[in-house]
Amino acid sequence: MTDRHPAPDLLPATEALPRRRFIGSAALAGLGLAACGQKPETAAPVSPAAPASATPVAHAAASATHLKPGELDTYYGLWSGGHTGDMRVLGLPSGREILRIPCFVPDALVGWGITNESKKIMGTKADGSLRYTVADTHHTHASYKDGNYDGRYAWINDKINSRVARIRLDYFVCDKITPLPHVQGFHGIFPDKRDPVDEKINYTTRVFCGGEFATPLPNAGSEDGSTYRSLFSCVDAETMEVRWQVLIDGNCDLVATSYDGKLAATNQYNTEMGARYEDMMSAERDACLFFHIARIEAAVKAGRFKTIGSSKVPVVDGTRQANADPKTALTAYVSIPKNPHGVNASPDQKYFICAGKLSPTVTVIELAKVLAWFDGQLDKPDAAIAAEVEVGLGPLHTAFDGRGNAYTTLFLDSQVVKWNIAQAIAFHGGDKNAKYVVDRLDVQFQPGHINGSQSETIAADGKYLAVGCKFSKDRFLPVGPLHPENEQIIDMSGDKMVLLADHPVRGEPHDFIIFKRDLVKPRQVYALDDFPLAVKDAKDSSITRNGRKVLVKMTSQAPSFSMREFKVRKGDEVTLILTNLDKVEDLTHGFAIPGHNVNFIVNPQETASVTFTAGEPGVYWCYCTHFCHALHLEMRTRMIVEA
Ligand code: K7E
Repeated sequence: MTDRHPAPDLLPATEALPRRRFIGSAALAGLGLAACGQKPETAAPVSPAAPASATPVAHAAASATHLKPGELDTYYGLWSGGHTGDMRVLGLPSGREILRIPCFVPDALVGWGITNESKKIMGTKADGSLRYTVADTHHTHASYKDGNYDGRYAWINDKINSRVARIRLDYFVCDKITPLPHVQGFHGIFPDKRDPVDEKINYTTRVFCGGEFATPLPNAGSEDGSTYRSLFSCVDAETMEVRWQVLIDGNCDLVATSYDGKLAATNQYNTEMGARYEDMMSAERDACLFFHIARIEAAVKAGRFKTIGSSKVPVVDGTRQANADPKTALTAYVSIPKNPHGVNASPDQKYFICAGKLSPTVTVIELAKVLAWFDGQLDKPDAAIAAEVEVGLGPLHTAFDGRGNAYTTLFLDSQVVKWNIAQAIAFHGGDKNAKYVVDRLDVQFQPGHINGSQSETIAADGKYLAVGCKFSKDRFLPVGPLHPENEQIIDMSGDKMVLLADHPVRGEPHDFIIFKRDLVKPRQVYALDDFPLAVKDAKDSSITRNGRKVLVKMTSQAPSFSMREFKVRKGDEVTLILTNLDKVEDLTHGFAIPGHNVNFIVNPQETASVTFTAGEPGVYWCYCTHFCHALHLEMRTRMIVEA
């Protein structure tokens, strides 16, 4: 890409600073258009024959991501699916998608949203139908122990309906969903890494959730935006109940936690509390808002909280006014230029990095100094800023290599910039010879999230970077107006970043994590006894009637269901429980009923149930939808509906 503006470190400082210091609204609109439209010729259908960047170097590098048949990836990646509402599991370095884990929205493959068990997790209305069938997942993070992932859980947000879902990482399934009271636009999420007080608790017990859209509290619908407020929420990692919330000034965007368990933080892009975008970007500085976890929990324990509306969740006061005295403050507002996006904890445990988004800067905040402010040793929270340096246009998210370098996406420049944290601090401290920008790599195009292998753990290993490019333009065969996104894999192990691969992904992933495969211990066959409704033997199959309610208990074992047929009457409320007695790994069965909107799967030793109303009299061939056996087509049973 030669048509890009020179990067700031390539410009004389005097020239670079005034022009690029901050991006005003007009400039931003212009830059956004220029950046998104920088290859206008790609609007026309393109020949797939010769991708422009397929240089010999790229060919050699790309083989690093190519696994031979039968070879396994060395890393797992957990990806948010965006507004497909799911979590995705990728293998790296290949970038192959292995699984989609349904959580917030129905999924036709597994029958998520069809079975009674999944509907109970998703939440239903009084009539038994699903409360929501849309969601928007952005951020996914996993549970920690001793600063590294422990393979127990992952969590993911639903921004639309403010719900947090938990994924069990033994079976890779969603087991709980919790709605956050009085929150709209739940965006950032991060588990704590240890307890701030109890030394023995060296693992995740809390999950912090940022509320982005301020509303009236309670939400009775006032038009005066200046009265709206946002909440920061703490969810119990085990019970998934909301433990407490903090009322704040401004909004919460994304969330980070410190390795010592003492601090959580959210970046704030709308400290103005504007309701229109011009107002949201009027201030030159916004904030990174820190939460003192131990003090907040002491305040809750001491009864210094209120509740909002019908919610019983304790809400403490984290506003600026109520927290001016550092010795008692629950919160600290560190100022960050301008509409920052992204807050990430460095693996050396010392810093949080906030990117400027509308400012070409990244800000390095020293956590020891934030704690020093809370102890009354610093005159203002901004004294915790260790560096604020220019890196390029539209900085968003930051990853780490464990060797002191940070990698920040530049949305407008369509680049990843590699910069050295210690050098940035030196430069900020007055050493104008400190060269903190180490490398830049063009990416295709407009990168949002970035993460490195093990990046947000103390075991950051600096091998692979993945970059979520929001626009793929001409990188894949044209398929009409809807383009895939481009997840690119980068080798970060050397001094220079090397682009290894493009991957088309179904929209619209945001955040993801990448970790070593031996950190999880997946189980591939369920335990029969884990299901209270299990039909443990084919001989236990039965059909029982209680008025208009009919209960059918059945088992599956290739190539047959335990009942050859079952009879119900039109209008009956039928509950069918199906246990898969097959114990063989990978031997999943499906169960579909024509005309009744029923199809779901049961994995080996799994039990699932559905409830439906028997339709018009007739014969309905229920059949196995999930290929299982040479006699798969013969694996059927008849539902006979009588008048
Ligand atoms: Cu930048 Cu939701 Cu993390 Cu999208 S957010 S990219």
